[in-house]
Amino acid sequence: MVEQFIGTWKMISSDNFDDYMKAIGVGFATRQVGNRTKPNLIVTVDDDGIVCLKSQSTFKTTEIKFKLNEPFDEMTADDRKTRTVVTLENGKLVQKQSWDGKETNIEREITDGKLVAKCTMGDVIAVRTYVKEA
Ligand code: DKA
Repeated sequence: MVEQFIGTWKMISSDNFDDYMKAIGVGFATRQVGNRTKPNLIVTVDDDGIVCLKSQSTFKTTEIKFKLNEPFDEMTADDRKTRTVVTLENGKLVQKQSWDGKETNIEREITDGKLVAKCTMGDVIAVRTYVKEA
């Protein structure tokens, strides 16, 4: 099921992302850049089942490599050090980040051929939509 996420995805829309970044504690200057940035998300899976999510932009490129269900340390684009676990739930790739007693989820699913990332922090939800690059 992870296979459906494999490819290079280009962000086409981002809704409520500023509020989401505020909710996770991102400062003003980084939010300004984050709001303007349209990253590419590159998803690969190797023969050992290691998934790589690479978010590439002029602002910052970050990459995480993980096996499903196995917690790992993540350094986020806004410099949070999180304990992260990624699971597959009903076809959705769910990335749960925990840090400083807080928790946020980034839930990715394929809808109508698009990759939709729903970022949730408490009652704040941002939705970012990606289309596959040819
Ligand atoms: C996505 O589009 C979700 C990315 C969430 C990033 C949160 C921190 C951004 C700080 C600039 O895949």
